[in-house]
Amino acid sequence: MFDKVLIANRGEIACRVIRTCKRLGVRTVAVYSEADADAMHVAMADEAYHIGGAAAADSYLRGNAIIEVAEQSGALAIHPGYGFLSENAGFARTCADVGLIFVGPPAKAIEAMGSKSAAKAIMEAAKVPLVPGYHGEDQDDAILAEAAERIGYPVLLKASAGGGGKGMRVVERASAFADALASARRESKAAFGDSHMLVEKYLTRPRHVEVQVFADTHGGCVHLFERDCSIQRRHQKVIEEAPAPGMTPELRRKMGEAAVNAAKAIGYVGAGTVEFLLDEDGSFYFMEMNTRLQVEHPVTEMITGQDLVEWQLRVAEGGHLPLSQDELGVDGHSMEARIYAEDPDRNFLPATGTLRRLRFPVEEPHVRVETGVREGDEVSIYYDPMIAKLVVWGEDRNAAVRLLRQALGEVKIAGLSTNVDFLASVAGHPAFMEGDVTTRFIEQHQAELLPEKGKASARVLALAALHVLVKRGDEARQAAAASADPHSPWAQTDGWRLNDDNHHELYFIDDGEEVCVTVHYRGDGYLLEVPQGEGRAAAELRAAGETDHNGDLLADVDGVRIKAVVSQHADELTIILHGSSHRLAVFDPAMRAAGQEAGTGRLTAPMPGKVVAVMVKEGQKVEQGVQLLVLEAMKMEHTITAPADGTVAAIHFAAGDQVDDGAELLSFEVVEE
Ligand code: MV4
Repeated sequence: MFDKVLIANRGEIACRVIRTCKRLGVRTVAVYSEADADAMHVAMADEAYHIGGAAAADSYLRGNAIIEVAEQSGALAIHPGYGFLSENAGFARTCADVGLIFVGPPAKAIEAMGSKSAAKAIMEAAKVPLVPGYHGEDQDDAILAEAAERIGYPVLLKASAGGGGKGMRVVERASAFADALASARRESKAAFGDSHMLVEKYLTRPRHVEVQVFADTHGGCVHLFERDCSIQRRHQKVIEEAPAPGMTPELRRKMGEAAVNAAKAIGYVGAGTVEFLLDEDGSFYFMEMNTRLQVEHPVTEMITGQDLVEWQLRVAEGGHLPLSQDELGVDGHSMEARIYAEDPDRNFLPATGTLRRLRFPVEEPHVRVETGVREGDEVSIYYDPMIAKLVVWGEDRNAAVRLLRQALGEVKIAGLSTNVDFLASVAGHPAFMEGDVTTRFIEQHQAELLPEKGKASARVLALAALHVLVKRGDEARQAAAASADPHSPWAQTDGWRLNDDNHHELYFIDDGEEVCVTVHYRGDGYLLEVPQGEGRAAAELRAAGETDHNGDLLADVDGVRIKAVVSQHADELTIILHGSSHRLAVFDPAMRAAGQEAGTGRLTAPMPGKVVAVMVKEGQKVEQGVQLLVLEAMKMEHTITAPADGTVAAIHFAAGDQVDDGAELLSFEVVEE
């Protein structure tokens, strides 16, 4: 086994590879960008080298800098992980040229799979089933139109240089073909610099079923069964599972055989994935081959009991495959949910910020968390916003679904938006639980999966109020303990008053609206008057609570004991209950006294981005609607304007600064009427 391996990646996959290396006694070299100087993978590695700026192009994509570190550190092999340089044939070739082992396939195999039409030609020769269609070199309009007629509408136009759903166009009927072809060609030329088109029969409800293959340098090649990755949103996988629901032994054998033939056809070595479209009638068709270890490889590891990174290292150093095909089997069922920093309520806008709270289920053999971040780390705009992969195993699919739902309910993340609630709604959807999964699942069940978040429930508001009260109590007790007179009656915060129902108002902003919870002090806790929306009487809830050693809120609301994670940063509150989270802002009525409408005192970034222009100066008086600052995010410009006539009290960022979601951009003082 290698003495030392360089991991040319970051985040969860870098940590995952390092973990296997440690188990095998292989020393590890990490590389990191300036944004990752304090990252988890750097801390885990035996050695770490800075290779450049935050942007991937200035660091993780700098092949030469990475090779220099390998030579300098004495690493014998480079593990590329996935993404970045993992499917860069030039990098694989340069590694070989300088005597470094690239833990992956030969450069020629990467190149062979780089073009859809070339890949399909190779697969056709290897008798791997293809979708009925045309992928020839002759791109004459008439040839393509003739192919579409022969296939039968609807057909799918695909850019040969495309991938991941980019450059695809459905054509429903012959009369639309010519325009669609012209438009698809223009789009492909612009996006990929190539207008080569394939024409295929359009499968209306396909599943994405992929087969893990593994080949060594001695002609050995096996498959490690299939994964169903149909639960995708905009070609981003959301939940993956192995084995595929409803798979029959015969179909598994046929798909496995086709995948092995595909790998052998290109002289493959190492871990690879052959992606198929599985039609409703059980037909399957080659889609593409990924020449890297996939994000979702853990579900295959869980049902086969194999460590695929160990297989990669053993094969890369010239070893034989650890097991033969007959020695491999499917045991149980595994699922993986990808936890992302994104906001499903804002069209899955990527989220950035600080992971103020990051709690995962307790890990045990059947619950595995793959992550590259720790509580307190930043999620930046530079890299893929995946926070973690939650992987579970059950003895059958129902058990796996139950465990996935349970484990998702134990994920507590505060400080930025995540998709955890969305994942829980997918895992809990009846169609998913019955295994009725196709690539159109999310589109088909969108309304149920992404309901309007709506207003906070009475219970959530009660917990928010309880959090504020308990926090104040803790702070007062700490102040009293530190004061000269710890037992002073003024230090009491239980609100006790002789002959009076002492009460207090707490204000929150929920989904842009001001909400007031009235707190009545009662000996053993509080009586809370919690609004329930237009025209409904406030709910009266008895509540008491305390914080546990983790800082979690142990509450009793109307006799129901609830454990909630309530994370507060500045005036942002995140209340996380089992399986759902809600964000509120604590609102200080004094802001309104100064003529501020809720929230207008603080002009905050509606999303993470970069300040591109500041049009005002501190102290400047402006009228309502005057442009103050422009933010660029998601390739769009957002202009922050004056919410009322007033004065720019302070400007907190300059042009060029990156800002987190919710960051206060300017302080603004409204002119009193
Ligand atoms: C298809 C298809 C239907 N019919 N090809 C999407 C990206 C690329 N991997 C191929 N894709 C598709 N090709 C034919 N002939 C539907 C898709 C497709 C899809 C495939 C797998 C997983 C998710 C998908 C989402 C939308 C469309």
